[in-house]
Amino acid sequence: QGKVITCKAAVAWEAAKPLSIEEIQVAPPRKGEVRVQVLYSGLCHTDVYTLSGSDPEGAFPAILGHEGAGIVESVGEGVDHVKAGDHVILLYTAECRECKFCKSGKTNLCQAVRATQGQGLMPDKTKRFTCKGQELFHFMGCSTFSEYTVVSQFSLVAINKEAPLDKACLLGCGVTTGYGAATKTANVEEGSTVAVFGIGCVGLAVIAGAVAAKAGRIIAIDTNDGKQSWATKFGATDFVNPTKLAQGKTIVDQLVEMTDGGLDYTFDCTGNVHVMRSALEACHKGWGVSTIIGVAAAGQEIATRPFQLVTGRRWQGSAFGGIKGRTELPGLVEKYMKGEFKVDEYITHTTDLDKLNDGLQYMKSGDCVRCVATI
Ligand code: NAD
Ligand code: DAO
Ligand code: ZN
Ligand code: ZN
Repeated sequence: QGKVITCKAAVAWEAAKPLSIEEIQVAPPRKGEVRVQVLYSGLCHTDVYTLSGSDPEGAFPAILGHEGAGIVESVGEGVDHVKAGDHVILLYTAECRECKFCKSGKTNLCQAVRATQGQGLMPDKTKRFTCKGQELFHFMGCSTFSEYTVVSQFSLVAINKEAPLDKACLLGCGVTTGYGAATKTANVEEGSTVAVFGIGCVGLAVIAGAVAAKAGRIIAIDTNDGKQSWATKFGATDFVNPTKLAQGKTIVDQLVEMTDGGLDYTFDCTGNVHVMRSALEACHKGWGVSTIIGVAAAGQEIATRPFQLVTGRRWQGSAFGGIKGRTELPGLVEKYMKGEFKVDEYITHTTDLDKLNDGLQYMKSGDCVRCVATI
């Protein structure tokens, strides 16, 4: 404790260049901070998006990665809810329990570290990573592509030590996001009809959430036919490829026809604003609710006729599935341990820290749901 650690990390020196494996220095945690030995990290599209240079918040050089799990190495002054040796999942959506947002009971979007997190800094506006004498930015309050990282005490949660961290890391983003969006944000009801646009990790987790909520019909929609067997395995009852409809028929026409007027709940898990419009317009008049989960590229805007909303369809969004990480993730881990909640099933590829660039390549292929790296 209290010493600088020298270790290996994947450094993003600049946008649109491969990650570079380097020896870095990680400073000890300051007041209210925790240093974590990262053991595993999932690769998520947000890492790819930021590395591409399209993310307006992206700051370089940085250590990316936000879907991670590991073991607490040491804690700074005043940290009392985790201790060295605890097994933890890192949280890009922090939970302080004291800010206006945390106390509202209406949202999981804690703002305690939000501003500095967006700038790639620790809450005291400084950095803990150095490489070749140069300071590196943090990323999403996590920076999991490093053997050691330092995070705010509000940006991690201790979980059951029996849980395999090479799987549990996925609860740090994709799986929790989709599952929570269905079970918490939309609160899908028993017997209801659900349509999920985009069958990646997030869309599959929405399907899993809809199954847990006992939805009556779950229609999966993807432009890639290879996703049909995935959707079925997770419990979807139907699959539609929107590029293969009868001539002149839109995906909205198709879904409205299949469901006698439209869906009770729809979800966008593509990040495509045109898909978001279809998801809203495929909702049933009077009560259908569409939840946007996909993150659109910077500057994109959504559109629909306001009459769609006047006539009772509702549009909402969900971040990290509406889940409060410190309060709710340990419970999801327990469900996973009891076999009531899928996690292993999303992993199609594995890699390690030295070969993170290979992992980023796998993600560009249509058959990668999640790649987990050993850090
Ligand atoms: P993914 O790329 O693995 O999956 C997206 C799927 O959408 C693919 O199967 C693709 O074939 C399909 N698709 C693309 N265009 C389509 C179209 N026009 N119609 C139907 N299907 C189409 O991505 P993922 O990891 O599952 O993430 C999905 C989205 O969720 C991304 O935009 C990601 O940034 C976002 N996300 C949001 C949150 C949040 O908290 N809101 C968290 C994590 C990820
Ligand atoms: O502004 O309070 C805030 C938090 C915004 C975070 C929203 C998360 C949206 C999904 C991020 C991409 C997935 C990792
Ligand atoms: Zn993510
Ligand atoms: Zn808070």
